[in-house]
Amino acid sequence: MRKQHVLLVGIIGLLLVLNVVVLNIPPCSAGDVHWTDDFTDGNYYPEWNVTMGSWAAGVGILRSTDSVGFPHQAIIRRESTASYGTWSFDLLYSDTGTKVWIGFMHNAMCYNVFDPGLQGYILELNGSAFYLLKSTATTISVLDSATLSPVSGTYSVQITRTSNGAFEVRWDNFLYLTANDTEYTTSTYFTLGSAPHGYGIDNIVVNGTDGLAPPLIPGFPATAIVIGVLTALGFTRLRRRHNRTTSSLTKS
Ligand SMILES: [Ca+2]
Repeated sequence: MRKQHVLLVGIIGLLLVLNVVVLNIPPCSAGDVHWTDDFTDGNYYPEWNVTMGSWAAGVGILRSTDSVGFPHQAIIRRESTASYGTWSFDLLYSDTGTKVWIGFMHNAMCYNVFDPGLQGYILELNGSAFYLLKSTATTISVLDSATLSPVSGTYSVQITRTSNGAFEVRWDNFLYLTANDTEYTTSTYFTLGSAPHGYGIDNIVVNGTDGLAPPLIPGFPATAIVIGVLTALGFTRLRRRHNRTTSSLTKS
């Protein structure tokens, strides 16, 4: 077999191997976000950072340890770039609390959860009032609201947001809030804000995407690499042939 044929067979083999490797990469791409926290280690750090107040996770639940109530606030945050997908968690509710906010996707740090500025979306429970809110740099608006009748206990909360901005919020698997908003497509933080005391959060699972452009189609990078190599080899051969022709013409 001629050298060129061996080289060609080798390149085709490389193409097949690279494409198989790329196609076998799990579906999680660079834009996928998945994080969980069940606080079983008794710590909220290093992932969480306290913005205001005092917090503890020593009993396997994240909650403020501040003893004073409203208008004092306790705020804790962690990085979370999911802007579409599912945010689920258990909320420990006590009627001694006044307000809890979960800024599940937002872009600005927050020092007063009762003022606008988070630049994103917030779930609020204020007594029996249940809200899905949007906070811009200057205003807070209600996207949807409902009335709950919670008693002290633990409730499962699930928020979903599709890629076209459709929100659904479930409290103990019952759909209470729906809305559609497309203004914010990225997120930096997940923040829990509480006017202590009386609330805790646990078993957080965030599973979504961060709003970045979708990844290249599977197999494309390998194909592009091999096409590039083949093109370079083709140019090299053409140049050699041209040089040989030029050389023979010069000699004659
Ligand atoms: Ca726990």
